Amino acid sequence: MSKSFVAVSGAVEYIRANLPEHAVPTIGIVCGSGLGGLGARLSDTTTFDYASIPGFATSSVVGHAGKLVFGEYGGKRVVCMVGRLHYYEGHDLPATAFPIRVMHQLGVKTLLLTNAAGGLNPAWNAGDLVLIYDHLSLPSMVGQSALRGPNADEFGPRFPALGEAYPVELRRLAVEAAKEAEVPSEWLHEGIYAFVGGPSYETPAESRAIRMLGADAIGMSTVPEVITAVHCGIKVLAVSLLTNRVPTERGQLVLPQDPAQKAADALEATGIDMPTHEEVLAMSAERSALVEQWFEVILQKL
Ligand code: NOS
Repeated sequence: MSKSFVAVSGAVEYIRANLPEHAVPTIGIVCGSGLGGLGARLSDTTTFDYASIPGFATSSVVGHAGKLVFGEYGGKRVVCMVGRLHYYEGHDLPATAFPIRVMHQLGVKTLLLTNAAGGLNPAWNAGDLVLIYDHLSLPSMVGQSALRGPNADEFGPRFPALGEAYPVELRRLAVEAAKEAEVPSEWLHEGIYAFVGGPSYETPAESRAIRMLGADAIGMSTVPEVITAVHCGIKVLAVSLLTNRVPTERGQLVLPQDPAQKAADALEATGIDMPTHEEVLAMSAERSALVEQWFEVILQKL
């Protein structure tokens, strides 16, 4: 038996012993920064602090409570991570995705994830919602993966394929649900999410480079959970709320003889609109009711 399987089993045993039989979930939800309000929508709840569950790491970010909430939502039995674990908090990547394996062992077949992300696609606005159809995992490309280490064969294969990590049928269902939930169609997009380690926001040069690689949104979460879920056969639907636009140009000193002087002067006059976590949480608060409404319809349709 793999070490990871033993650790996950410990957490699952503890939860099962403290959870009514009828509350065992088939759907998991992970709430993004400031989007924890989803957890409060559940009825008939049983709540566990992360700290009380054997093997669970704890969440330290403002806007992330650190509770695992079981209950009913949209007519389904769900488990909701209110408070996600991020790599930048100091957890290693497998630890950030440990709860996903716990969900799997409890019987979860579908995982819905939300996140707050910066918008890189120049045609989109802060406040828009993005169905993730593919990702760019910069850490994975240099060997930093939630699956690094001896493979836990109980969960899945050594070399999982990610070509269909975000199944089209779930995205189609989400688009249908968005219509019913009256999400304005001009706010909804499909895009590629780039995962970076954080915690510093990207420099304009980094953002520009990542945009050139094809990303539409950028954030510091979600992908480790997605990779872990796909590895153990869970179907994934992931949504980014664009909480801020990401600047891809920086104030550059331009010499008087340079023809770019005018553009640089203009940039200097307006300043660079750099992201802040306060701005991220404010936009999440503005959109959280809409996201909750949308997810309720998604759950009804699953
Ligand atoms: N987040 C972002 N991460 C990277 N770049 C961004 O522009 C951005 N906007 C939101 C920080 O505010 C938290 O929100 C996400 C990150 O994942 C981080 O958890």
